[in-house]
Amino acid sequence: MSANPAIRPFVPELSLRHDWQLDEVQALFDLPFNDLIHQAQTVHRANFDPNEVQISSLLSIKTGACSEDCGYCPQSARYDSSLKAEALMPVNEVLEAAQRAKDDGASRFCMGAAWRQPKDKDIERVVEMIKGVKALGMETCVTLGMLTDKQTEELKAGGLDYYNHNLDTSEDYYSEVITTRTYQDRLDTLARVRDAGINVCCGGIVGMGEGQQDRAKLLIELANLPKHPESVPINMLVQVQGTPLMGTESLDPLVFVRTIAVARIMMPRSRVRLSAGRKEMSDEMQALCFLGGANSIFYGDKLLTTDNPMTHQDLTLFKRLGLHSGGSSHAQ
Ligand code: SAM
Ligand code: DTB
Ligand code: SF4
Repeated sequence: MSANPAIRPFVPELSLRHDWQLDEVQALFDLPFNDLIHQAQTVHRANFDPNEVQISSLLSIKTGACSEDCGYCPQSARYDSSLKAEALMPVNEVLEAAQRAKDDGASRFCMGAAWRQPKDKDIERVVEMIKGVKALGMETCVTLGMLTDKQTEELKAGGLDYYNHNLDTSEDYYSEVITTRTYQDRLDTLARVRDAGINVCCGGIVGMGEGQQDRAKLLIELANLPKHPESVPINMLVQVQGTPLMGTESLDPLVFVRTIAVARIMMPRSRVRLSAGRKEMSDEMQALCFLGGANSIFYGDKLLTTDNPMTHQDLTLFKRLGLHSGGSSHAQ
């Protein structure tokens, strides 16, 4: 047996661990790149079709004027990002956008709102959106900020499939990026969502000036939750003019790939999503992310407020890599 804690035999049926320790996760990050990618690809192949990528489309259903101070976010009311604020969209317009996303090949429609927390009356309209999108035959995901028990139950009763709520970074680094809520606030909403029986979509952002240990600790938080999030979005910071994190030193792209690969190893059956930041990535870097175990993307020309690669570019990339779309979460 090797003394290196990163080199363990992979046993699929014993693989869903919730007891990750910092030293072994650091050791994974420190592996020679080829060894790390090989291990991640082995785990990936034991759990998924290696050439299949799940496709989600995003829509901002309520834009800007958010009371939170997330240092990365152009939607915070505190920063001048020249973004036009927009009220909660009418249901019919949302359903038209969902139909277009379905026609383009997306299987999941994710609706994002720039709220610290929704009001009870907002939930009523969001539930109408969820019902309408489900009637189109798509999976539904919403991200609305912090939820109460009652709101969570209403979303579940409306048929919601996934709730996105990111931890973003380590608890240690959190207050460097956000001061208007705590890490525990985030964990509380995640527990409500899990307890209500809604699938959890939870990940983070890298490239915010955090250290290696913060990336490792974020992944430990995610993997050591009572159940792994079904979707784990890994975002590369999109630097937006006017936000405090604009001008942050760029992260080594290979560190981003390593983060994807370590997430794949720690959460073998979760969809690891290569999320924001793809527009700034080369095709070769995205190919390395897929090789490292990413098997989900946001597809469509826009994320929430920033640009994503054009759909025809993604179709070309999928063709060059022999990737196909499909799939949902792995049953856990
Ligand atoms: N207001 C809700 C919340 O914060 O949970 C939902 C919308 S918020 C925009 C959803 C997620 O988008 C954030 O948690 C963050 O991880 C991600 N995000 C926002 N701005 C980003 C940026 N500039 N680059 C990368 N990810 C970003
Ligand atoms: C997630 O992890 N990334 C998405 C989605 N969940 C909601 C949002 C990315 C936002 C990027 C900045 C923007 O377009 O406003
Ligand atoms: Fe508001 Fe969400 Fe942006 Fe934070 S990330 S400012 S909570 S929209």
